[in-house]
Amino acid sequence: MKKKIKNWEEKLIKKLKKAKEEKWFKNYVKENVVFLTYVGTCLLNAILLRFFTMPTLENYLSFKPILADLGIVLLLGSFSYLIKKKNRFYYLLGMEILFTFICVVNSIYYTFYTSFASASMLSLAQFIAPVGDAVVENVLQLKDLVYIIGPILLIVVYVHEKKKFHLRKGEEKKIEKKRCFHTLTLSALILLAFTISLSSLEVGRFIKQWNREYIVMRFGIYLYQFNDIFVSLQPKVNSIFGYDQAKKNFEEYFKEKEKPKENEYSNIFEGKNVIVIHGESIQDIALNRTFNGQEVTPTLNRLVKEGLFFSNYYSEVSVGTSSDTELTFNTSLMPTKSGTAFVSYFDRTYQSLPKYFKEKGYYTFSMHANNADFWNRRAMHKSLGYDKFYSKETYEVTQENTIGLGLSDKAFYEQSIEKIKKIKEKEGTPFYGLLISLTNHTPFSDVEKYGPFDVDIKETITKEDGTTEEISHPYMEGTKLGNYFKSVHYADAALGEFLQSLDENGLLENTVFILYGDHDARLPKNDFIRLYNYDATTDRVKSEEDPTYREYNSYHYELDRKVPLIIWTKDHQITGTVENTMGMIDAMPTLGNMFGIYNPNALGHDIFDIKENNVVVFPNGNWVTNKVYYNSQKGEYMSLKDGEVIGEDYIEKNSQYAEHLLDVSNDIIVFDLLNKEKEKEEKK
Ligand code: GP9
Ligand code: MN
Repeated sequence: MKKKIKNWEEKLIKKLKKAKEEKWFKNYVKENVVFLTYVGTCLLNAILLRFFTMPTLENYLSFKPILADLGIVLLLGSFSYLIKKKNRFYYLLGMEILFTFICVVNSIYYTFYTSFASASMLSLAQFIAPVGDAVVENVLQLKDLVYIIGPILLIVVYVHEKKKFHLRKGEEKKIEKKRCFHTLTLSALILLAFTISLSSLEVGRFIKQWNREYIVMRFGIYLYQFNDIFVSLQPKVNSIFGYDQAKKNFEEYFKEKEKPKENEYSNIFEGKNVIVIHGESIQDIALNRTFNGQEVTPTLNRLVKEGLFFSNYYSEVSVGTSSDTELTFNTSLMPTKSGTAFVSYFDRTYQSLPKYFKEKGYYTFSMHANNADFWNRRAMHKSLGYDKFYSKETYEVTQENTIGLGLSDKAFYEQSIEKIKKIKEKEGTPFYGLLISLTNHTPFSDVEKYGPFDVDIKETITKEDGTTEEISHPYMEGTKLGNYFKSVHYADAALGEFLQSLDENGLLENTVFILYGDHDARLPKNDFIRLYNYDATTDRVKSEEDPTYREYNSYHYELDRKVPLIIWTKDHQITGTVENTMGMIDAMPTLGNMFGIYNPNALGHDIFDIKENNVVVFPNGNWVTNKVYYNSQKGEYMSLKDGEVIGEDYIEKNSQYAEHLLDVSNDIIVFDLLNKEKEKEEKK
């Protein structure tokens, strides 16, 4: 073995010596000046684009995108060696122009939208106009044009080095093939090193392709753009086959579905304004919980008491998290099986709450102080029927008012009130508005900005001399769940201020205030075990043998992912707690009934119609009812009612229902089955 290595070492040293003697490197550079100019300028352009668009220290120090860009540029460039001598330069120039084009388009797009361009947007005519304006506005900006120096330099170098560009006579073919192979190998090694350096989170985000800045910062602009084209084409490919079958299944499904009967909640809110709060990562677990006598969520607890609270309400998100909930809440459809509806299927027809409200003469708007392209909201909020989407561009975001991902909830609500006031004055119609909060977003690490809220256990002990001392047992301090409670406490306080301000501005009159938690906060299971089983006297989690130990398995964890749904009015028009199991998909039918809205193609149910018979389906095929939580991967379930025997047929029937629902929902979106225009064209 040692001998082998030695041989190998000797061979390598020999080769290097030979290369030195033959002045290999000098010769290589001499004969490849054009190729090296191509590589250098394309790489430099990619780096410049990132620096100009995202001038952060993290970006400056980031090495990964350089590896990715270099790998791609080399990979595509290597094939030039296989091309006939006289055309080789044109191939390289073509590649250079392609890469330059990507940089210029993205530079302009970023100035306009603070995000990177996507091929999927090309299919939307309404996007061309604003981008067109942007081109005119920005065309004179040097930072957008600087990339053009790349191809110009390549042409200059080519003209200058024309003779040297071609290889020594007689050995061209052999050398060209070798160079192609070596360049390809080098690019493969670089891309391999890049791939190894990626974390699973980065890979996951790359596949979903929704947070474009994040992807460009880690994967470079070229890989982003090629992946973007692939992701944008996917929905087109998916919808080519199976339309007829999908349409048939869809029609049969809704033929069997009956229109719900009127109930005590029908039309009670007709004509009232609606303010919906999308409560980022708010879970029921935070509600009615105290630490040292202090409530985590005093505002929400008050709303629960004074309004109608749905205590077994589940979010039904897939990989599209926030955006999936927005889809499900507003359309009563499930997230798609692959990709996300917001990113891949934003150009489909949706029957949504904003659209129904608009039919009733409402003005509809959405507000979110993050980049409009996050989750492709800029496009999708239009498809959902919002008259206007107020995104980051319309808010004042400074370092002082930023927490975690962006503008703090307190500042967000404060600035939103002003916008709502103007809407009310200007439109003079009832409104339906969605406000998407942001601060309570994982990883909950901006703790010092949340304000003081201790999640320890404080104890006052009396010492021998009669004096007292307060001691603290750490309990949830320093855990992610502990930080989560601090964060929710902040979000709750922001909500409290918002409600007060709404009231002071007369915006709670004739208004229905609705809040939902968008999904769970992906907290560690072990933190829940600590929450339920902490022993302050030992500062340890109790052992499972301890008779007071509270069991906490994966089903308990799933049940703890519940999120709140609260409907509240200032005059407490409806109060109480609805305990029947309910999902995000049931929001539209349940709320719709209260406002005189009926969507015949909703897949959920009015909870006051279906009552205890509701089945909440999750995108992975799991489902939950009042009686059972069923895990479809394991084919196992946990009974939720002590002692009740669950029959096989119950499991079988609901599993079939879940599968059917997921199929129909997916088909509706992928095949655009709610598109009446498409239907008319077919009949022609
Ligand atoms: C992004 C915000 C968070 O703008 O809504 O999205 P999430 O990570 O929760 O899906
Ligand atoms: Mn979210």
